[in-house]
Amino acid sequence: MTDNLKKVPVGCPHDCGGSCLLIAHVEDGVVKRITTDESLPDNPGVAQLRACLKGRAYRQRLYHPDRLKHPLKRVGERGSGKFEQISWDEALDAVAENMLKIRDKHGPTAIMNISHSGSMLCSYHGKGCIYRLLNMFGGQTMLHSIVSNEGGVFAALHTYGTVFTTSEREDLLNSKMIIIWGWNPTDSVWGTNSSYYLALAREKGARIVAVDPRYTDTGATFADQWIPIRPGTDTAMLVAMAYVMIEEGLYDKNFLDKYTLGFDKFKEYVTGREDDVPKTPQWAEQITGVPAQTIVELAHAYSKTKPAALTVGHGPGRTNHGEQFHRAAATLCAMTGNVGVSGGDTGVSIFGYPIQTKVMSFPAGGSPENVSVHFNKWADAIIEGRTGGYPSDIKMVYSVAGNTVNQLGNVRKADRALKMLDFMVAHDHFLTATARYADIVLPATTHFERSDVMSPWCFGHYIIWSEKAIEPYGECRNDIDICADIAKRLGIQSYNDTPEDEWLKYLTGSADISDWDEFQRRGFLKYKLERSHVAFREQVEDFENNPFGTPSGKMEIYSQSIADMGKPDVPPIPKYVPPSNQEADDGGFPLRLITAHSKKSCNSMFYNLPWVREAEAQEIWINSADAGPRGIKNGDMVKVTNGIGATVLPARVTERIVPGTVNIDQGMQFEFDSTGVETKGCANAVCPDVHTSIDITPYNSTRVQVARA
Ligand SMILES: Nc1nc2c(c(=O)[nH]1)N[C@H]1C(S)=C(S)[C@@H](COP(=O)(O)OP(=O)(O)OC[C@H]3O[C@@H](n4cnc5c(=O)[nH]c(N)nc54)[C@H](O)[C@@H]3O)O[C@H]1N2
Ligand SMILES: Nc1nc2c(c(=O)[nH]1)N[C@H]1C(S)=C(S)[C@@H](COP(=O)(O)OP(=O)(O)OC[C@H]3O[C@@H](n4cnc5c(=O)[nH]c(N)nc54)[C@H](O)[C@@H]3O)O[C@H]1N2
Ligand SMILES: [Mo]
Repeated sequence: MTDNLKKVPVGCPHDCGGSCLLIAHVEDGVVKRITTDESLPDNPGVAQLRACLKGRAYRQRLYHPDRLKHPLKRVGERGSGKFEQISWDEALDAVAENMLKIRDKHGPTAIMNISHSGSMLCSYHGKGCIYRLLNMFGGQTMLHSIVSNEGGVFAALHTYGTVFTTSEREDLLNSKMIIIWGWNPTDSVWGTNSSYYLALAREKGARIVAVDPRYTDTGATFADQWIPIRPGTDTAMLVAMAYVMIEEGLYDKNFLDKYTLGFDKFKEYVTGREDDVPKTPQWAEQITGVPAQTIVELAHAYSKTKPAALTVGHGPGRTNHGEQFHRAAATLCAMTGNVGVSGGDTGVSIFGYPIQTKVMSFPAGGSPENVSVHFNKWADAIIEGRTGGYPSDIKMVYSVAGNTVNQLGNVRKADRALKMLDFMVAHDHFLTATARYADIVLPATTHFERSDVMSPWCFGHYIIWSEKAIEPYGECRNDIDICADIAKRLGIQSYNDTPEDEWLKYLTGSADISDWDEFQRRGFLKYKLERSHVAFREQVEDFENNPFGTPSGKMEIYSQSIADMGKPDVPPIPKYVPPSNQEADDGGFPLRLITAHSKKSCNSMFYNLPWVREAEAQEIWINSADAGPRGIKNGDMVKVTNGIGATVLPARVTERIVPGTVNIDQGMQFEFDSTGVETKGCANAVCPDVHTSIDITPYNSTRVQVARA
């Protein structure tokens, strides 16, 4: 160690569910080592912000031999990955020239912005820069819907009237029973300290039950019981639990009367008075594969143990009719009187304490004429254009901090669409599946090479100071500076005349940072709350003065606003909606596919790091009951196919997944062989480019066949 060793606090802004503190040990301008939050917790409300394996392996990402160092220009066929190094001036001139040409000939909406979530927690250096550039340029075709949890958002808004539906993780310590339903935070994080609080809750004696098609690491580590379930059928199980509670009088009538609207209608449906089908546990067993007795026992335990948290992830909602799962889960939370109560939960997890409202993002600006298409239709919109009913004809694609080409459904169609473009630009750290198709690739800095303020993904009342620790790698530049230089070439005035430090002060103006020196020295500010945040506590403690944000002011089990939409597949009370004939017809693809988020990547990032690869291999999980008849043995290479495409990867034959269902972790970057088969285990080689009538991207409702490769 030499005298010039500095320890610099840096955050981690990627879209992995946490927001953690990294401490960069910098010597002679090089990050030599990364540690994490070792401060003594001075505020009991916020535990240490300790980083995961990916954050701690970040040095391998910073100095990876494949990291982009220079601007690149495509020389081979689009998508072939053949590029040559060019200068910044040449690169920026080419981008500006093409943008002007395309706008003049086709209008600004001929440019599609497919940027996504890579730098999502950065308040200043996030993807806002590209929206601002394109808005000031006159407009763009944007992509709408939230691929993560559109079903959850829909359910939250219609049931509770807000997306701030979740309590502080710390509040799990007040639960006597925790049902983790399609939630796997040991892998998918969901707030830096979720697993920590689950561990503490378990030590305190909470009973933990996992309902998941997979025996996840969270289930294996924390749960007393794993209830395997067929994906996409959860609503039937929840409704049958409601049946048990109604038949046995095990629900909180006072709570329902005072705080909710429409339970009577739900009851008619559950008991079968509405449609002559009582939603009994036996009825649900046929649909879910969960034994009726198990459903009865869970209904008893959940309704009799108080308080109890029904804590959900996004996996079950990322299905056809996924909003019904969240609406039904919320209804059970109300039936058991667990909403707004310490130790309870709400059945839909989106945001916790509204820290996000304290820190602003780089403003989009301009007065553009934007249009948009659904995220999962971006490639179709390029191929079909206006004649196919889309709002624009796309000639150019711009991508900053996203890997949309890899992360949305049907990557083979993506390949086809991109080959039709006149021009494409991508800013990234690596030559990703997306960047590979660009005409100009611009190398961006990471958060180690610029300063920023970061707020948590959805849980935790803190913000992070992330300080520039090293000079930009190679010729890398900040996304905002790149956009500013393009703006100048486009004749746009005032894209950005304000220095970084002034922006950061402005964007955090509402964040109550009284002592910037202290904030910057420690690398975080943890807010002191008088008591731990519990979602809807105000509504439940003092309803008269704090109605819910819904039209009726109550929690809406029946939603008139949903009824008014008139969508036959979206009932106004939570219902199990059976698959349509089209969905039910598996077309010879009998296995259900789910595509989980795993510890070895953050979406498509990190799996190229040796330390991260050691943690977990990319394999398809398949039950022995499905593998045996197919002659598949553990470790065999298998081919996964359906009408969308095919991918090849090793099989992990395991009882940790329910029979009839297989899992491919999402996030591997695709590569095709000469026959068009994807060879890296990319889930989106087989997930389709579709969405439901309320815009859910139903990755987890995919059907496949699996055979030995
Ligand atoms: N390490 C890591 N962390 C991440 C991410 C990552 O890629 N890597 N991604 C981040 C992002 S962008 C998001 S949106 C979140 C995603 O967070 P989630 O959507 O909650 O994560 P998933 O793993 O897709 O799903 C959670 C669990 O649901 C189960 N599941 C899938 N389908 C069903 C179903 O129909 N019913 C039931 N009961 N369970 C089901 C899966 O087996 C899984 O164990 O995670 C974030 N955190
Ligand atoms: N089959 C299937 N597919 C899924 C899912 C699923 O469950 N199943 N989950 C979906 C979900 S929930 C999500 S949120 C999406 C995520 O989709 P994306 O946001 O497209 O995925 P990432 O892999 O996070 O891509 C981020 C990219 O940004 C780059 N990046 C990071 N920081 C910066 C920066 O500061 N500047 C620049 N220029 N680049 C940067 C990274 O190198 C990376 O290539 O994936 C979806 N895809
Ligand atoms: Mo996501």
